[in-house]
Parts: sequence; structure tokens; C-alpha cells
Amino acid sequence: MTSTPTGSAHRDGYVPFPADAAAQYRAAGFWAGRPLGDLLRASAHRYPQRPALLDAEGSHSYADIDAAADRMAHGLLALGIAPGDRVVVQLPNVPEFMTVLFGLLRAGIIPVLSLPAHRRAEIEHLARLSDAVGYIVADRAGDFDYRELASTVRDAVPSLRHVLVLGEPGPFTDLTSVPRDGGELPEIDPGDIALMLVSGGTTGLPKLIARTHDDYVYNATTSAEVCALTEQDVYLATLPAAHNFPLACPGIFGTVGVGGAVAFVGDPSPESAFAAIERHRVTVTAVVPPLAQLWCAATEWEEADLSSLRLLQVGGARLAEVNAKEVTPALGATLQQVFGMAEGLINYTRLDDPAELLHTTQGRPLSPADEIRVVDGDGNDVAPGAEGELLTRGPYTIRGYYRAAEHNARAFTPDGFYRSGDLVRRLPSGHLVVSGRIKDVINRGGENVSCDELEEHLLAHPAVRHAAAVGLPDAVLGEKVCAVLVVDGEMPTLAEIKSFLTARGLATYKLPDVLRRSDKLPITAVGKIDKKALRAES
Ligand code: OOB
Repeated sequence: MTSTPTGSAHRDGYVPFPADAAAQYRAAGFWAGRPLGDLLRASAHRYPQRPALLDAEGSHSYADIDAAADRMAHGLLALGIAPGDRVVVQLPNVPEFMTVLFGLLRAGIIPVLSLPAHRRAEIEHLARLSDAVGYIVADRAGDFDYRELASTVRDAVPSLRHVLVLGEPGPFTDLTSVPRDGGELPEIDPGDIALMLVSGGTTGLPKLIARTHDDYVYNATTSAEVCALTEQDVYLATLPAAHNFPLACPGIFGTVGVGGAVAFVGDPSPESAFAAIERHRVTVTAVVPPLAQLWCAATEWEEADLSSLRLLQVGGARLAEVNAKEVTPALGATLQQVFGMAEGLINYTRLDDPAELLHTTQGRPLSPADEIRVVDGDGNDVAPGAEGELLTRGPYTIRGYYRAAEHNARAFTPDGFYRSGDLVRRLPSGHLVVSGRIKDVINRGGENVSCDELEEHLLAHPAVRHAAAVGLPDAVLGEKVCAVLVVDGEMPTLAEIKSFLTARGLATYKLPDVLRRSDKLPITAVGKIDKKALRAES
């Protein structure tokens, strides 16, 4: 009865869990042997008539969304996209995200989940790295035309055969023409790659993070338990849905797994997000700290009824204690701090944690099987409570980036711990306090900007001799992007540098907020650019 077995080319460059660890995770029940698409199937069996998706038209039942996902899966396969093939998905927060996502998963086609803010530099890289055969986009967002981006990427990446467009398709295939009826869908191996996330980036270009069905189902369903999600909950995808946080922490997958309803909002401003909360009676959503701050302030002038909101998750960057304290009084919801990473490990404050922990920590690990080490510069464990780098290994943390052997040798210890680059302190309760960072990344309001990557682009400018990117404190974003340049001749203006980088196809959130000129970049004892000194000077 089973059809096409999945090929294995997609596993080239994939770093699997070691067999003994996998066996343990299975035996302990962490890995349930369920494909991700089954989260939707099981809820459709249990609650066929309950709402799965809420949008402008009203509510769509589990039975309807389940059938739509199957039809999407059949349509994608009928185009000639095969199980195991990779397809770059770049969609805004629209209801169609659900059927596209579950359609791909059910077909065994691997979504490469890029963010709407990604541009040519990122998309070309991700498409090439994954040998993507397809690219799914919306026609446009604001004044940006994704079809033009798609033309450029298709010309540059030979593997890319299918461009599917939501909206006006232009020269490409209309996404709504794809779904069709069909018989059996391919059998999915739960140990196989389900989807790929994009790393916030530490060095150079963004990395791909291959997550398996087993590990991601565990991630989503256990997160749903921590958040006490039930079929009565309504989750609002406020952050870009392709990001791990709104996708599976517990997000869309966690909500679907318990039979709750999902709604999407394209614009996270208080005006539109509050209207969505009121309209759909949203109970849970996730935001980054600058948005949490903005939402709290906006309750002063926005009149929407937010009484349905029971849980506000805040993560992606450090939430200051003063801002943490504002959340419940302003929004009436319980605050949950979330310290997670696309590579795996997620820390949550628990719903019944005392206020002190809610306000001053970034939570504790999701799983009893999460292994945490806090180490000094030599890789030795620090004393309990002391600051050090967080290393982690566990049932939903990758053992290596996809097709990045060289980088993996540095980013993972020989025994498989991921070096997060985050500085933490661990309290006796197991809660972690994020105290800093050793990786060369700027966290711009929850969006991670790799300094290496930005510097490479800056160096391509004809006037730039040396370039260094550093994060400077910012009241709203936490950090803003500062580019320090050593230039020949006249110093380019910020506007010139921004349009230069945009023309190189760099995502907007990576563009510098400020520019500084320097005669000479300070150097450390080992000859690296001294970013600490630069930050102090800037
Ligand atoms: C989430 O995932 P990524 O992959 O975009 O970024 C991960 C990095 C962490 O290594 C850390 O440097 C920073 O973002 N981060 C935080 C934080 N949450 C993430 N730094 C301080 N405090 C926090 N609460 O950002 C992500 C993934 C899943 C759930 C939530 C966030």
C-alpha cells in the first residue's frame, strides 16, 4: 500500500543523532515515532469540527484543513517534486502558511523555512546549499516584489525548477492551482529530516538546521504541555511563522497537536495585533522584547479587548526585569520568558514559577533529558552559579548544521554538545539567566545579525578598507547595528552604505543603524579586531 520510498540524497551532509542516543530517546518515549504531519491528522480525527484556523473569512475546521493539506501534498507531488526534495518557503504570516507547511510535510518534501525579510543574498545561499528544487513565495509585500527575487534566484540556482506564487503569479505557477485529489501519500520515516530552519548565524552565511519529525514533534508537544495548551486555546502567530519560536515553541505545531486554533497576523503592531486578539479571542502569543514593551505601552491608548489573552511568551533576546514586570499589569496575561534557539534547546519559565523567577530568569530547559553544561574559556565546568558558556545536548538539539562540516568542528564538542555562544548563570532551581554572549552576533530586538556576514558585505564596498560590526545599546531594540569603517578617501554616508548593502541583496534587518569612521581598528593581543574596545569607543 505504501508508495514511493523517500530517496536519501537529502541526507548528504546531515549529521544524525548517534544510534545509542537515538535508541535512548526512543526507549524513554521522548521520540514518539510520529511524523509531524500526524499532529494535524490526529486532531482532525479527534476534533473534526473544531476550528483549526481562524482568518478574515471566519473559521476553518480541522476536517477542512486536514483535507486541504492532503490536497496540497498530492498537488506538489504531481508537479514532480519528490519526497526528500527541498523547497524554500518564504511566506508572510498568512493563513495559507498552514496548508503549504502541512502539505509539504505530508508529501515528505522538506521545507526550508526562510524569513520574509531575507533577500537575494540569503535566499540564493539557502537554495544552493539545500539544492532546492522549488521556491514558494507570496507575490509581494509592501513595495517588495518577491517574483522579481524569484526570477533572480531561479537564474542563479540551477536546481530550482518550480516557483509557486501565492497571489498574482506573474510568469510563475499560481499556488492555488496546485492542490489536487490523490490516493496514498508517501510513508514518512519519523527519524528522517522533516524541515530545515535557518540559524540566526554566528559566522559567515546563515546555516541550515535540519530537524527530524521525531525531534520536532517532541519539541512542539512538550512545549504545549509546559504552556498547558488545550483544544480551547487560540494561538496567534505574531512573529514570522517560519521562526522556531512561533512555529513550534509551542506555536503552530504545538497548538495543532492539541486541537487548538491558529490565527496569523501579518503586522505585529499593537493596532493590528490587538485587533486580531480581540476578534479571534486569542489566548496565547509570542513576541520579542521590543514588541512586548510596545504592546504594554500601547494599552494606554489602544482600546481593544485583550481579556482573552492568558499567556504572553517573550523571548529571542534578553527581556529586562523592568519590562518583565510590566507585562501582567498592562496586558492581564501571565508572562513566560523563553530562551530558545533554532538549534534546539528551549528554556521556559513555568506558568507557576514565583514572580521573582518569571521576572529575572530566562527559564529552565524544556526536557528532563536536556543536558546543560556551563563552561569557562578552557571548556571546564564553572562552579555552580558562576557565569560561563552554555553547552547543550538533548533529544531535540541538533548534532551538527546541515552541510557545514568545517563549521561543525568548532560549533559542537567532540561528544556532541552544541556550543551556544551564550553566557549564562545557572540557579539552583535549574533556571538560566542569560548574562551575555561570546559569539560575534548582534541581537537586534530578537533578530540575530552575524557580524562576520555583515563585515564581508561591507568590505565589498570600494571605499572600505577595514570594517567591523558591533552592537551598541539601544533603548528599544536592546542592541542596534553599528558599522565601524576604515575608508580610503571620503566616508560614505549611512544612506549610501544601506543602499549598497541592499543592492547586494542583504536582508533589511542586517543593515547598519549607525556608521562610524575610524582611522585604525583596535586589535587584541591575538590580532583579532578588539570589539570590546570598539564598542567602548562608539
Ligand atoms: C530564538 O532562536 P534563534 O535561533 O533565532 O536565536 C537564538 C539566540 C540564542 O542563542 C541567544 O543568543 C538569543 O538568540 N536568545 C536570547 C533569548 N532567546 C534567544 N537571549 C537572551 N534572552 C532570551 N530569552 O531566538 C528562539 C527560538 C525558540 C524560542 C525562542 C527564541
